[in-house]
Amino acid sequence: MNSNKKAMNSNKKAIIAAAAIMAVIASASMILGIQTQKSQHALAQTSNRTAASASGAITMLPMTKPVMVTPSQTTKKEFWINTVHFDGITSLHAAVANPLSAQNTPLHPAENPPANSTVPSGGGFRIVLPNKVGAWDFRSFTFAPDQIIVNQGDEVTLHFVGVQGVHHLITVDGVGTFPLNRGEIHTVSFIANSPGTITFLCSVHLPNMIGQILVLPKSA
Ligand SMILES: [Cu+2]
Repeated sequence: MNSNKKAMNSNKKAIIAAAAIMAVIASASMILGIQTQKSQHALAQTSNRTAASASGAITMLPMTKPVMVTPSQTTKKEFWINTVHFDGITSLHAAVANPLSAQNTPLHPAENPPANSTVPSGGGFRIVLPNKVGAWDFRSFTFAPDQIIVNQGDEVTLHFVGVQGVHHLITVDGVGTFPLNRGEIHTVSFIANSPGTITFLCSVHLPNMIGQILVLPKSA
């Protein structure tokens, strides 16, 4: 009997323990279930918002159609012309790998300045010979853009933007001359009455800081 009682007691304990485990599993799955439902609900809300914003807040613009302009048509044309210099900075010494640098730049070979090099006079080109660490530079000034096409009769507006180069002295043929310093914008407007070319240049940085406006003739 004693052994039976012990067995019954141990069975009861096992049943109680199993019930307790089942309760824990059930409550856990309920919690998980609720959480899943919440997640799904949140997702549904999110997708609803996306749908709402897609249908309301975000407006789809109609496709723009290209407008064909023929030389017989005149329009207003506006251009932003930046002062630019390109720099070919290099070194007498080959680049060395820097294990501390996050930038994995390929090794650059050593470069010597061209022997007996002369650059055209006028300030538009500049060569700076190697400094004490071997760096040297070849610089070229230009306008960006330097080629512009308009139609005869167009009302043309040019905004000259002083981006690079400390000082420029710019002439637009038939329009005028004006200084332009870095950080300044100077605007000129004119009507391109005659077909042909209109030159614009910077007298500080010739011969390369020069551009042309090609005026196409008005067709009959
Ligand atoms: Cu210039």
